Amino acid sequence: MNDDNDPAWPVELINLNCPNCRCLTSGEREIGLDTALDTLLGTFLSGDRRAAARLISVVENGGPRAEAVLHALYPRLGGAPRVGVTGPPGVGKSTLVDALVRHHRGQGRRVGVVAVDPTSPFTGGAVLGDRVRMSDLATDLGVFIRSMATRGSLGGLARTTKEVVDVLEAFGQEILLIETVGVGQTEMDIASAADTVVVVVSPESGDAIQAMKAGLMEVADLLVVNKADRPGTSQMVRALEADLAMRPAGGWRPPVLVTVASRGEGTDEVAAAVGRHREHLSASGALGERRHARARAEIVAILRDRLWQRVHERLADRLPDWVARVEAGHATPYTAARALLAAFLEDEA
Ligand SMILES: Nc1nc2c(ncn2[C@@H]2O[C@H](COP(=O)(O)OP(=O)(O)OP(=O)(O)O)[C@@H](O)[C@H]2O)c(=O)[nH]1
Ligand SMILES: [Mg+2]
Repeated sequence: MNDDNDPAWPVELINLNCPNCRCLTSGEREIGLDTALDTLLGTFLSGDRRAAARLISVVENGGPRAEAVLHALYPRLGGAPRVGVTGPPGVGKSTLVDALVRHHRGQGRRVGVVAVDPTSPFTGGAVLGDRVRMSDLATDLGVFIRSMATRGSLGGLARTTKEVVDVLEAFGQEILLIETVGVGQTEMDIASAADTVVVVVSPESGDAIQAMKAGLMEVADLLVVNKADRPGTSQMVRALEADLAMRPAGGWRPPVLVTVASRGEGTDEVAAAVGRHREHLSASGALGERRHARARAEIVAILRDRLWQRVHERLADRLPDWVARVEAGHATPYTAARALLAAFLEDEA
């Protein structure tokens, strides 16, 4: 089974020491990589898959250890294409991803896949499905597939996904595919962590409407109507094209492609269209803009986390009192927040 999840790794046992500059500041602490993680990084860089799986677990677990790993790997990141594949449940995203993996492997490129399942924290059913469908790629060492579930929390998932993709790129994967079910904002954030977003729908009832409602049309660089062997395909294509025609002219106009992913029909054309989109991004300077925006968003997200952590450490004791006052009608959430912020700033001074 080529699913490189490795939940058994005892991350608690690892302390850190940065191999780049031997020091890494996290808040006010200096973190050092200890030998265990130093060794793990070394094994990872020599191309060891188990080490890659373990390093991903460290990153998923977050905290200073994850930070030190990402810091160490950052200089190894180049501009490997990142392609998001999203859309309503069951439209054939995994099947399409599988076909894209084969396409790129046919060209000798190493591929990394991250399958995120934000919608089923309890059963993990769809993720398991992904594993089964991708299992015949199991013997291919040029492919690295990682499934991620939410563990009950959506917060930070988009960032963690991006960081897991970073690890895969540092491992040497030349194309990164990110599959996620697109039904809400977080899922769209995950998709937007990619340079190119492929939105997949099927002719089944309501998929296009669902995509439009979820705002998927806005993040789409490419639209794919999969299951074109089912009735209603041409109506679906027309509906999508009509929606796209209402967009202002100029720039990239997302093409609408038709596939039968389960038979590999139309999937090479999807890969080619992704390539064209990438060329467009490079030629127009939009790739630089996207990456710039992503770097900015990442810094802001880290800052927000850190600030909130700090505020929470200082004010956790005082929060319940203000909640009670708001409940009793003696304060509004605004006056409460203002008073808490003032208390925080005073403490910090
Ligand atoms: N008829 C038909 N079935 C397809 C096609 N592509 C995929 N399927 C089937 O549709 C079902 C769902 O496919 P998946 O690839 O798991 O879909 P998904 O979008 O990844 O599903 P989730 O990750 O659970 O949201 C599977 O039974 C596939 O075999 C297609 O082109 N035509
Ligand atoms: Mg899937």
